[in-house]
Amino acid sequence: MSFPKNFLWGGATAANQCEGAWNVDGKGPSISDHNRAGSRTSGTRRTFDLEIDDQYYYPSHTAIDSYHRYKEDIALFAEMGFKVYRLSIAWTRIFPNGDETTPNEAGLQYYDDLFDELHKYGIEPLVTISHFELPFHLGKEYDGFLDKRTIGFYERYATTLFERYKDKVKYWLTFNEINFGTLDHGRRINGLFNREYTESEQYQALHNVFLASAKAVIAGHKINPDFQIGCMLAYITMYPKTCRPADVLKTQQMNDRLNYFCGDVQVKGAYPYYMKRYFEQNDIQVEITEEDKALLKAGTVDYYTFSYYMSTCIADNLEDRDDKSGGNLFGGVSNEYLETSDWGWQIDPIGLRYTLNQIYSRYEVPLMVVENGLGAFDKVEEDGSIKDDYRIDYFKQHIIEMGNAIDDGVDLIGYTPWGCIDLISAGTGEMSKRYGFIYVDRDDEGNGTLDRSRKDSFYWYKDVIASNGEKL
Ligand code: P53
Repeated sequence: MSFPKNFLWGGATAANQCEGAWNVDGKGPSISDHNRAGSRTSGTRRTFDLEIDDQYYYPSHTAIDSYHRYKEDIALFAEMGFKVYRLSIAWTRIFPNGDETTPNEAGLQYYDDLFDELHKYGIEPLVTISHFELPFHLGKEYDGFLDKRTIGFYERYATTLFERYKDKVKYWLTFNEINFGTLDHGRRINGLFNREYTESEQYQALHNVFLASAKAVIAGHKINPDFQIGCMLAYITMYPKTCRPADVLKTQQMNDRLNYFCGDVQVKGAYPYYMKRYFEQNDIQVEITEEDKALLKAGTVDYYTFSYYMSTCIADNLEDRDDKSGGNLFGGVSNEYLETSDWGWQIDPIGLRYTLNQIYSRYEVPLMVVENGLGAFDKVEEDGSIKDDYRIDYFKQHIIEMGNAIDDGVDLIGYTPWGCIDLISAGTGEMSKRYGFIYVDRDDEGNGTLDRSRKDSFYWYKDVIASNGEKL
């Protein structure tokens, strides 16, 4: 009974992690195309190369080739009963270098065809305008969003999409996981990779991303007032490690800065008071003009979306602890009550209910969980089946807690599990970190037939959707 009749069940991907065809039909290189693969098993991290070197394997260049196989993939999504499919548009298919004045028609046509294919099955597209796919050229020549001109390039790109797809796409997200920009290692997504950058510069670039987002929201609503344009954050739910007041206070401060800050700017339209304090204490200078403030106020989003994979614990002496939890973005510590995934991410379904309530009580706008899932090793049995009961169990627990949150009164409108078809991991570049309901025959070095097959979770999720979340 929990899920509303029109609840948007579906799945999510991003262009750089599934399309491949990195230089086909006029596409230019994005920042993701410069990322080599890492490996959890051998402990190697992804490296970012300023020059693409043919002797190395770059996973995004071929990925799972959905550029050529999207019809087959969408047919499988339709078979599961998807109501919505979250995808990103590769910025560099539309503006290969980012600073052109006219778009690449072949790129625009590709997504026209893709949206038509989705509508054929009654699947609503949900488009992330920028998902780690900044044109490499904008980083190299402009230092990305540190340069105000990039705001204009983004606005032109977003406006091009809005005009072209105004009758085909209703749901938009301006930037994926925008709060990565608050983290030192998140700076690359905003195009800062030519040198070391000060904290002031990193926050200035993020500020310019906020402005770009606000401009897009305003432009989009002019083009089609029915557009729903949202924000998207990586939500890392935080608990105090103990009830020591110092741990609780530290948790509040980190939660404010890493989870709340970007949402406060994008939903409420102004910098929150605690960031002024943080900037002062850390000698961070960000130029925020009166005009900027008016723009942020005018360009607030219509709904709030986030990724939710895990929670972590915070202690006031975080820096010198040796019980760090895996997979986190900023060094939280482990929670002895939670199990972890094969990649060390702490699995916490109740945390999702807690988080949905936390966000909703703050903003009271519609929410969507646009990423959630279990990255795991899968084994193909001799008969070709894939028995991913661990994944089914993960989803079941999370869906139960989403239902509870809806019963609590949270306005949750949709759910798009991450990597509904196996794809390249953003964090490691691996293929073996699989999230999908659909298996793709491909390994970490890029070998395999790329054939698609249904995992046990595929049939399970199909029943979940058909029963609107009743049959788990
Ligand atoms: P992968 C880290 C922590 C939380 C979300 O991540 C993250 C990351 C980046 O690794 O990113 C989102 O592939 C992101 C997706 C990404 C997904 O989480 O490292 O929006 O692009 O694939 C899962 O397992």
